[in-house]
Amino acid sequence: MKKLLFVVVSLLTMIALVACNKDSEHKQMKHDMANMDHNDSSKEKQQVAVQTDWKFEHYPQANTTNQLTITIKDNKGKPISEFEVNHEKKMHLIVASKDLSKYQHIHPTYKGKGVFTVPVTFTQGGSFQLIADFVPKGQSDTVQMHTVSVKGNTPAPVSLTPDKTLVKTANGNQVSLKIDSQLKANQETMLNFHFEDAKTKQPIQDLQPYLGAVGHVVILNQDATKYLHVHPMDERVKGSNAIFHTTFPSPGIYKIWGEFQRSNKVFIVPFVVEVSK
Ligand SMILES: [Cu+2]
Repeated sequence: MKKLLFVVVSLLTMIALVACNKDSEHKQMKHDMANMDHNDSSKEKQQVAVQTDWKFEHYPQANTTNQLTITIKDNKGKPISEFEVNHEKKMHLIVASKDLSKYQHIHPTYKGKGVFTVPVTFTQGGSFQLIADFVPKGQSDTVQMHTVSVKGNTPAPVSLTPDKTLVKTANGNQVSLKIDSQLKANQETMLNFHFEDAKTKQPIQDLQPYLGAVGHVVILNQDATKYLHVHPMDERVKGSNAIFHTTFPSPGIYKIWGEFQRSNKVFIVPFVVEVSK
């Protein structure tokens, strides 16, 4: 009996450890959690704990431009003043409606002393997730999230349904996403974007670099709480394919936005996929 109890306890400990590990991976993506607790493991200590203030000039209202000020501070409340330039910018900001039907990727201006500002226009009312992605000097990629409730006309949420075919057209560019047929959580997955001219069906050879890479891929889970920013395998533009590697952290439905540039115009192609256990 004692032995059995020991096994049960060991198992529970193992489960707790696995959960904790997962949790810290989580926190790498979702740093706002990092401030709260879990300061015990050594992995945590290497990460910079940051606090973020989000301030709008006016109460957020649909279709009204509003100045957003984001202030990044360390865990003692002192502004962090130096940031690495990451893909040509000091901060990348994703603005997504909670149902993921609306998406913007914008770049706040750095004003010094930890302060970033950017005009934001929400295209409808309802709940939006703001995701700031930045690298404090000498630290790793840091992500902070903030949920905003926007006044104004709020359409019914669009339900997120996995795409039957992963082919989309934007700005006359037909983009097919080739992906492992068995998408599984916690398994490295290759995302292969292939580009053709929508009219001629000829492979596109003249993609341009966008923010210093062949393209950018942003992935959010169904409730916009898990964020993945994926960079290409090869940053140079070559031929008509762009290949990215990523690992989905848990099963569920995810939306993937591929952002590319051609003829000096950025185009965004969204895909919805389901990830199994
Ligand atoms: Cu960006």
